[in-house]
Amino acid sequence: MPHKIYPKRQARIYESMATIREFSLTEAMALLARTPATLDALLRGLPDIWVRNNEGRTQEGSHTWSPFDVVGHLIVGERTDWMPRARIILQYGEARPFDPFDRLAQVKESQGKSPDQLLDEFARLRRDNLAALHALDLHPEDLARRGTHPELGAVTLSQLLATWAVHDLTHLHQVSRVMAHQYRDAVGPWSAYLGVLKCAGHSDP
Ligand code: NI
Repeated sequence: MPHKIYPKRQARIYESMATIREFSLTEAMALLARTPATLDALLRGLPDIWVRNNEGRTQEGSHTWSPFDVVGHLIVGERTDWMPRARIILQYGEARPFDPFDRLAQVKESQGKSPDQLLDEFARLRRDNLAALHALDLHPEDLARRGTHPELGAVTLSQLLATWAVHDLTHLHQVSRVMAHQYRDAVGPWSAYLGVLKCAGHSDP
């Protein structure tokens, strides 16, 4: 029997698990270190349909992202987002806002590259960034330091680093959804039981 959780009951489950987890650099780094291998195991050598296909066009007419695009986007994040922003916080605090992030930079940067090349590049950049993060030897007072996000305003270094980890999970979630979408018709009536085919909860295209 499929297990149905009605929205009301689901809300109650969340209420009863209301332990708020504090940020831990060690825990976040353990997750961040694993994402390249997770994507590598999932995507390397897979037929193009799983790696190159997206979910079609959005209502605005632009293409949604394929897993290939997502890996390209994660690469841009390694280069221009997480560690550069951490360094801005440590160096300038709130005085110098972060540079805005280009969410479409991967379209140009990934052009002509193979999925395997992107997976290698992501793994290398992530390894270097985690080594650099480790070398910063951050203490609790550093993690509490604040910076300025161009849209969100004041944010702390620990929020930035927690977001780095959860951003990985957002895109793993997205990759799973985009891949499932390829077989949305092939599953026939079972689509009724497959939550991933109905998922609209994500923050990136
Ligand atoms: Ni993203």
